[in-house]
Amino acid sequence: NKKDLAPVQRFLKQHYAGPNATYYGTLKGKNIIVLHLESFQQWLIDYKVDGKEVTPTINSLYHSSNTLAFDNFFNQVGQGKTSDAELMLEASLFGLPEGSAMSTNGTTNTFQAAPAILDQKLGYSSASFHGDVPSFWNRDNAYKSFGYQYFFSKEYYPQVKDDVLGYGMKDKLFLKDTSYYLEQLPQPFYAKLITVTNHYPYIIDKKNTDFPALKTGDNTVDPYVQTAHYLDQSVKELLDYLDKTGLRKNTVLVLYGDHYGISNNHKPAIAKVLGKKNITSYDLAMWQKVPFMINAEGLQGGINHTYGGEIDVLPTLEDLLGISSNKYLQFGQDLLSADRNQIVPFRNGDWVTPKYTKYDGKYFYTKNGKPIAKPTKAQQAKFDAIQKYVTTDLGLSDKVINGDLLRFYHLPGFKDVNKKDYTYNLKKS
Ligand code: GP9
Ligand code: MN
Repeated sequence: NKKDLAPVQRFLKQHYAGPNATYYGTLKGKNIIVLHLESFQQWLIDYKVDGKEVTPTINSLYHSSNTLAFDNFFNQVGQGKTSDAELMLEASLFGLPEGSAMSTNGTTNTFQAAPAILDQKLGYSSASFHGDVPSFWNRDNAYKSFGYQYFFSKEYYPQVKDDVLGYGMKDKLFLKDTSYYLEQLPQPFYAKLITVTNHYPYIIDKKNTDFPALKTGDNTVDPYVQTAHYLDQSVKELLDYLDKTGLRKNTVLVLYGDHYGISNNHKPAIAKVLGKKNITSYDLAMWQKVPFMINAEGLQGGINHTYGGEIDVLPTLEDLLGISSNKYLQFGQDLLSADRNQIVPFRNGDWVTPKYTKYDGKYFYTKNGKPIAKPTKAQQAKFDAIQKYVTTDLGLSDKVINGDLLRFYHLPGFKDVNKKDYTYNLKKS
C-alpha cells in the first residue's frame, strides 16, 4: 500500500548521485538509438580468433574519441534475462528474484519509464523494434505501460523470409528493414533495436559464416564468436546507413550487451577463452561484464572505469539529456556522477565494488582476484555494510514492483501513462 513508498523514497534520496556538470544536458534533443546487443559479453571487445578481431566495428566504436565506454559495467539480470535488462534500462528497476517482472507485472503496473519521460520532458517520439513475435516477454503489453508509441515486431517485417533461427529474424535483415521505419519517426526519437542472432545456441547458416569458430571443443562456446561476428557486421551496415542518410550526425548511439552468452556451466571452455588453468568464482563474477557505450558527435569520450551496471543506464541518460532525476524513483546511479557508491548488485544478492567482490558467497579482492578466506574484522564490517545496501536496494525495488507502488507516486511534472493510447497490432481486429 501507499505507506510502503516512504522507505523507498528515503533510501533513494539518501543514495541519490547528482549529475556531472561537464556532461549535463550535452546530448539534449538528439535522437537516441539504443542498440541491444543480444548475449554480448565484454570480453568479445578486442578479442581475436586466428589473429582476426571478432567485432571490428564495435571495437572501433569502443575506442572512438566520441564514445564514452565503460569497462567495469555488469549485467544484473535474473531469470527474466532480456526482459530484465529491458526493464532496468527503461525504468531503472530490477527484475524480480524469480520469473520475469515484465511478464508478471508489465501489463498492470504503473511505470515511469524512459519513453514516457522523454516524451513528456523533451517531446521525444519512441519506438521499439524486434524481429520476434510481439508477445515474447509480454513486450506488447509492457511497452504500453512504458509509454512506447510504436512497437515494430515481426509482423511489421513481412518481406523478410529468410529468418528463423529460433528467436526471430536475422540481424542484418532486421536492421536493414528497421532503418526504413527509423527514417520516418518524428524527431527527436528514442528508438530501441533488439538484435537476436547472437542468441544461444549460436547457430548461423553457412553463407553467413566466414569467421573461424573457437576451438575449445564446447559446442556452445565455439560458434559464439561466429554469431557475434555476424552481429558486428550487421551493426556496421546500420552505421553505414546512418552515415549515408546523415541521421548519424544528430543521433546518439547507445550500445549494450544484455547478459552473458556463455553461462557459468561452461567452465572448462571459459578457462580456455581466458587462457587460465582454473576458473574461480571471481572469474565468473568478471565474466558478467557486458559492454556499455554511448557514441555521439562531439561527445567527450574515453574509457571510464567506474563500477556500475544496467540499473544505472537511465539516470546516466537523463544526465546527458539534461533531465534532473532528483525526484525520480530510480534505483540506479548516474555513471558519470562523482557521488556514485560503485556498488553493483547482482540479482541473487552477490555484488562487485572497486575493492571487493562477492560471488557464489565467496569474497575476493576486485583488482587481482585474490580470495579473502578469512576477512579481518574491519573487512567483515565493510562486507556487511555493502551487503546491507545490496539487500535493501534489491528488496525495495521488489516492493515497488510487487506492490505496484509507482501508482501512488506523483512524479513532478509527469502525467501517468494511459495504456489505451497505444495499439501495436497491424492486423485489424
Ligand atoms: C526473444 C529474445 C530473447 O524475443 O529477446 O530473449 P532471452 O532469451 O535472451 O531472454
Ligand atoms: Mn537476451
